[in-house]
Amino acid sequence: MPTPLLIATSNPHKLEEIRAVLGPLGIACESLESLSIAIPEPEETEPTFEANALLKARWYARKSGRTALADDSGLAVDVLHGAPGIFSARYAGVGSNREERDAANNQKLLRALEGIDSQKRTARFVCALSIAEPDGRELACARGTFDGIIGFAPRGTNGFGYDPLLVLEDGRTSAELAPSEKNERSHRGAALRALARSIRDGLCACG
Ligand code: ITT
Repeated sequence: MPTPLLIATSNPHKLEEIRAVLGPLGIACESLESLSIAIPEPEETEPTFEANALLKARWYARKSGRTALADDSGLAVDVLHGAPGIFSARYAGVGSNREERDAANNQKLLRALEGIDSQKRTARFVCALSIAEPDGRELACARGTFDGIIGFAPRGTNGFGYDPLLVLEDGRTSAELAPSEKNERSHRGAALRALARSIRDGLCACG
């Protein structure tokens, strides 16, 4: 990929994680903030992570005239039939900034799981990635997942979103992993490495 890839996210934590994986793989990344224009966020109207990732990649590629990578991700809880899923960012629907929204989402999820024991609290993060051109063509896509169970209280200060609630096999939460370890094990890290492979091999297995 000759010119820097536009990382089409308003979430600074995603941007940091994406840069940390793609940079060492030789893919230079540029943020929305570095553009000379401010692009409004699109409405995420699609029913799946994949389709919303493509919607966002196309939107930002068209508005910027640049090749854009978008990430649509969230937490799927089995006993809640996959909720909050594609609505993860706006699950509780309150909070005036990202930190407040994340805290409210975590509290709502804990309340939804009250009285449910740990065997039934299985869940996973899902990440869908899509790269699109300004003409709407999708160049590459990838998906990754990260399994755990939902804990009974938030733990850990790294990461963002639901990281303090996803308890991994080794007993730590995703928010207790160092950023590099999260990327080695996470949904986003896996999807980014798969995406980089398909860019390298010139493959587009999307759609
Ligand atoms: P953009 O659409 O601008 O990329 P966003 O944060 O609104 O930013 P999404 O619509 O994809 O992105 O929502 C993702 C939400 O899912 C995010 O806000 C978290 O609540 C949750 N999430 C996704 N990946 C996560 C991760 O690695 N750790 C914790 N929570 C995560």
